[in-house]
Amino acid sequence: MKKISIIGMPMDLGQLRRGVDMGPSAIRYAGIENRLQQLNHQVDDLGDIEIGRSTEQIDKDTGLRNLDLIAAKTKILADQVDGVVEKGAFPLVLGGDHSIAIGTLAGLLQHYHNLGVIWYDAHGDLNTAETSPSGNIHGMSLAVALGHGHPLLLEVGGVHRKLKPENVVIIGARSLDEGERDLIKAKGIKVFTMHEIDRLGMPRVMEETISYLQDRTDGVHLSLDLDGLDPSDAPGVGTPVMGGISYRESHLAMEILAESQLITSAEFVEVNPILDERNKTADAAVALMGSLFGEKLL
Ligand code: 4U7
Ligand code: MN
Ligand code: MN
Ligand code: MN
Repeated sequence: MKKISIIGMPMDLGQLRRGVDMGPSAIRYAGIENRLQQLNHQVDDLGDIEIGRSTEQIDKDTGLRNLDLIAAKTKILADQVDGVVEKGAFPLVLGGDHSIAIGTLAGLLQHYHNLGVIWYDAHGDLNTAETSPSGNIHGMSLAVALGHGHPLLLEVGGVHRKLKPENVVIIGARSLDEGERDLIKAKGIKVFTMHEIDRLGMPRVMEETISYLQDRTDGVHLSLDLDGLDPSDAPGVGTPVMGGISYRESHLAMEILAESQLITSAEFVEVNPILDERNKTADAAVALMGSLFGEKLL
C-alpha cells in the first residue's frame, strides 16, 4: 500500500498547441483514482493548481514563450510536490505540457540528494534559449533541472540542488536537436534511443536502467511524456514522432519498474484531449499508471 497524492497541473504555456491544459481532466475521467484504489493504495486527489488564462508573452531578450508565468506556476507546483514528499506520500503529477517538470523536479530536489530521473520521451527536452528551434519551454525542462537555462527557471523552488547528469536515463529518444546532442555527449547522459530499444528489447533496457540507477540514487522520478509512445498508440500529443515505443512495450516497462520498487514519484505529461481519439491517450496513461503501481492480471 502506498499513499499517493495526485496533483493536477493543467498548464499549456510551454508550447503552442492548446488543449493540453485539459490533460488532468481527461486522465481523471479515464479513472485514475479508482484504478489506484483497486490496487489498495490510499489515494488523495489534491485537485488542480490554478493556471488561469493569459495572452502569450515572448521574452524580448531570449525569445522564450511565457517565461514569467511558467516560472511562477512551476514554483507553486514545486511547493506542493515538496509538501507531499514531506508528509511521506508518493507525488503523482498529471500534466499539462512537459514544462511542468521544472516544478516537479525542483520540489523533489529539495529532498533527494541523489535524485534519479527516468525521462521516457521521444525528445530530450535538453534545449536552452540558445539551442531551442522553437522557444517552447516544454523542450527545456530536463536542461533546467540539470542547471542549464534561464535564471528565472533555474530559481524555481528557491536555491536547490541540481540534478546530476549521471543520475538521468532517457528512454525512447528519436528526435534530438543539435544542441541537445551536444549536451548529452558533454555530460555523458545515458540514453536508450529507439535504436537500443529495438536492438536490446525493452526488458534489457529496463534492467540496465534499474541497475544503473539503483546504487547511485536515493529516489527515482519517472517523467513519462506520452509522446514517448508511438503516435498510433498515443495520438493525443502535441509533438508526435513516428517510430515510438509500443503500448505493450510501455506496459512491460512499467511492470518491470513496479517489480523493482525503485520509483518514488512520477508525472504523466503531454496528454492533449483535443488532439486525441476517444480519450485513447488518457486511457493509455491510466493503464500505464496501473502497471506502474502494481496491477497484474493474475
Ligand atoms: B516535449 C523540440 F524542436 N525539440 O525544443 C523543441 F523538436 O516535452 C520539441 O518532449 C520539444 O514534448 C518537445 O521545440 C517537448 C523541437
Ligand atoms: Mn521540504
Ligand atoms: Mn517531453
Ligand atoms: Mn516529447
